[in-house]
Amino acid sequence: MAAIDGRDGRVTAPGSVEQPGSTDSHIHNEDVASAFDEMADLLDIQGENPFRIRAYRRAAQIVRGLPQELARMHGTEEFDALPGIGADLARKIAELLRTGRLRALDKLRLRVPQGVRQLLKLPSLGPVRVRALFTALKIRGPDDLRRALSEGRVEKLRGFGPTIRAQLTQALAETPQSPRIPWSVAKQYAEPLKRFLESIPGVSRVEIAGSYRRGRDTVGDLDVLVCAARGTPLIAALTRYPELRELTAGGETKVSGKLRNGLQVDIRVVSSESFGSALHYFTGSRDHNIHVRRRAQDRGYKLSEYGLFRGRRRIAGATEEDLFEALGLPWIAPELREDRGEIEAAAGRRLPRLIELKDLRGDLHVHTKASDGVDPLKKMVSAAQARGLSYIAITDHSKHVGVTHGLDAERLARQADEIDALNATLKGFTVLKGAEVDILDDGKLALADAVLRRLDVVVIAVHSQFGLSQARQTERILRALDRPNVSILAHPFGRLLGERAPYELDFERVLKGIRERGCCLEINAQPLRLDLDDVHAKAARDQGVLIAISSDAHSADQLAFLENGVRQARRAWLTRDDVLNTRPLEALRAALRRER
Ligand code: DGT
Ligand code: CA
Ligand code: CA
Repeated sequence: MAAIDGRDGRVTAPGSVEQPGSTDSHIHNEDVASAFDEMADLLDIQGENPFRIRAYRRAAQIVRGLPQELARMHGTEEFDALPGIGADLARKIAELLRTGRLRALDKLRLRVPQGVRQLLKLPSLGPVRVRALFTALKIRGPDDLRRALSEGRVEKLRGFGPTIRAQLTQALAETPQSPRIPWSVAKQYAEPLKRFLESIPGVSRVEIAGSYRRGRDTVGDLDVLVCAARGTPLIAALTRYPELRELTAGGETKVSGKLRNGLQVDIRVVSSESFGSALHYFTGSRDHNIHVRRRAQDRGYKLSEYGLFRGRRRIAGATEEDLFEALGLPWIAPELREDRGEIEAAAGRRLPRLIELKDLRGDLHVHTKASDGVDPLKKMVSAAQARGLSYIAITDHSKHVGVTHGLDAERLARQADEIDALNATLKGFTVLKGAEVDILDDGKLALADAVLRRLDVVVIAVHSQFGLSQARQTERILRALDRPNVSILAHPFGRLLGERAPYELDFERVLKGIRERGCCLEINAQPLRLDLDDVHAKAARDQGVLIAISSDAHSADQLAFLENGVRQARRAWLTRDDVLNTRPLEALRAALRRER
């Protein structure tokens, strides 16, 4: 493999290179969010003003929560109206979008080496301890720390007792697993790359295959297929694509590189007669491929990424459809291709008719300005109408220690009046009264039974005590499900991709409890939650438990997140009938009415 380009990965200013596809900005929301996160970390390590630090963290969070590209919003009223982004942060976003750099960040990086920031990820290392390690022991990263620990230098520092030192030694010994990135982050990089490749003369078709096409919640790398005429100068074009670095060629048909965020990209050039079989092969999953290949062999064929052959005769391979058909199967949606029974179901003509975004009639979990959302009730409603929905449930947080601006009974009653008044003006759309109620430590709920009884939709959720034992966590949730009017258990495992592991839960028991009580489970469509995951959502479906696909929107534009939930639902084999909020309003009300 020959290195083609020694670019250092610095972001090139958009528009500085004349090239196909240059209408796309090369700075994506995740780039801006990571820059702000890094600012916050570096300021934190230096012990700077906590308000400034919080402003950067909050801005990173806001940017991550935007469904649309900042680069497209910039200069519009919408951009100016972004909450939590003051004039200074807006200027920094503009600088990033324009130049791909942030001078303030460059300056900070000179003072604090990159490796120091990595220390923050270790258990029990907050900014104060990291600062101590850096200033007192000149520790510039994980390797330095490992050495200092083994040489006994760390124990001289205050605040580094034996327990912490043991924790650190262990954490440093565990080899870091290669990071997977959330699907929604991968999309920010995959789609512009696809458009760029499509704009190269000679290229007739581009598909992102692999786990991305299967819609997995996280993606390990991008597998890109390009159908191109012989002699297309693909590599030359790619060296001009500013988002890719470390390009290496593996023969004439493969180019690999890395994106700025470290994500590996494998690009393969395929002929049109093989495109279908290559698309199938590189979409995977591996287990699905192995099963399909066995089926081909059983029928006397040979299957590879080049096509389906009998002897040397090509039977199929130009499209996925003709490949499946030659194997006696209907086309199988990529989301199902995990060898979880889809090949048997296809052979038996029992494939589920997977849910689509247009099947959703409403959203049962959204927030407004009244709690921690950013938009008022009216704006949430008009956004839902604009998306073609016919109902939403307003489920602001209940008042509880730890949740700022949560609603108590009195504010909830006032919101109910506001909803009644609004409903009186709406045609063909209904606003349901709801709340997202905290499950307290002992399984009680943060709102009284009498208050719950007045709501149309009660969504309950764990927001604290993630570390309980499996038995206690399960008990706690089952007890909360017994309160009146509870309909939906939100984000049942509490995981945050890349940040927080799911808490311990006896899912079998929870499922049984949910079914017995006539409740539903949620697929929360926030891109970092996607909770339930595909496997648990499929188990719920197999047990006949209805699933609510909910955006958990904290702003009007986050209703767009429903699409993430639908992708996850498809991976769980869900049909329209398996999903609560595909029901028309009256059927929804009937399903919410629990028999007890
Ligand atoms: P990822 O990247 O970890 O999120 O997951 P995938 O599924 O994208 O896996 P990747 O990138 O290693 O490979 C892309 C596809 O190529 C994979 O889904 C199936 C196919 N493939 C890779 N290795 C093998 C293999 O050893 N056997 C077979 N049958 N297929 C393979
Ligand atoms: Ca992949
Ligand atoms: Ca790959």
